[in-house]
Amino acid sequence: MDRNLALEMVRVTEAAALESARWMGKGNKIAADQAAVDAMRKAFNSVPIEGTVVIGEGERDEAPMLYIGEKVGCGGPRVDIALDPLECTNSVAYGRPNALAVIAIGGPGTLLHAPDTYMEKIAVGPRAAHVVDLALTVEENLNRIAEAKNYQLGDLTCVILDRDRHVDLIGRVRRLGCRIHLISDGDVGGAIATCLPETGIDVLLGIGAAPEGVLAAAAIRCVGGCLQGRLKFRNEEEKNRARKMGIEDFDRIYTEKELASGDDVMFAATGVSDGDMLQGVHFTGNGAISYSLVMRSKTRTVRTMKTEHVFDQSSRY
Ligand code: VTB
Repeated sequence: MDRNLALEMVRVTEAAALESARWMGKGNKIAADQAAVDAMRKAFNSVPIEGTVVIGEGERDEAPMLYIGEKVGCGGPRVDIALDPLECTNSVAYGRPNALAVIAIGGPGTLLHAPDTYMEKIAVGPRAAHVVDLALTVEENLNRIAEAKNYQLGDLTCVILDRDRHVDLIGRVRRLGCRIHLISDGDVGGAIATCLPETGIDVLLGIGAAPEGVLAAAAIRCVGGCLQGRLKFRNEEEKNRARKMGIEDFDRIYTEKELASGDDVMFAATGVSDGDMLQGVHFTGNGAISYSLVMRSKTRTVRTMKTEHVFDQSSRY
């Protein structure tokens, strides 16, 4: 894959972020998502790839655009694509933080076709990547992370989705005395934030969506962190769908290298609403400013990009 592709990808996430950001706080998550999907789909038309969406907006019969299996790009190297034009639709609709437009790409067959179910996850940055293991208890993992990072346990910051299913987890983390950053949505950003020291986040814990686990794993591959995930099914129907996708071992713990494999994975994200990892789109009158991250596993380059966009209807994107 051409290394410039990573920079092409950021144009695509910027396009989605700029359009969906217009819907912030307006209470309409469907419109916010649709704006992101339309803009992302259109922006793909000028990207020099022969891309196949492997994680997208849904199955072909339920998603008209950016569905699983859809071909995108104007021709070039064959790549698989995992995308979420608007990760955290609710955050945009209700004016909350951490919404992102996200894309990961890899060679054919390198991104796990994750079923649309839940995934239990643990993610940490490079300093603790070698010590965590989802098979251990949360207490053991937090002690190991504190030791690896030379922290007192009480100074460790865990990011956890604010969900009823996490009541027990939160209680256990509190009993250990660790700090907790509860988020309303956005465990992709939460997982990546563990790898960026300036965020002050040390570990992501808990159950989020499985496709988001693949997106986060692609980013974590690029910075040398660790993400481990175990699928969590809500019912038999979800298990049957997973079986059809070739998943046999339901207790398997996937590492970031199994979720996003291959030696050249690229990741791009643009902030939609202000968040822990990236600032969102800020409108300026005649344009907007966006903030993005672009990363490549091959070189471990992490680019942080501030882009000033001038709105000129005739030349947009
Ligand atoms: C999480 C969260 C996402 O889905 O993965 C969540 O990080 C899981 O589903 O931002 P529930 O909302 O059912 O808990 C999102 O909220 C949206 O993809």
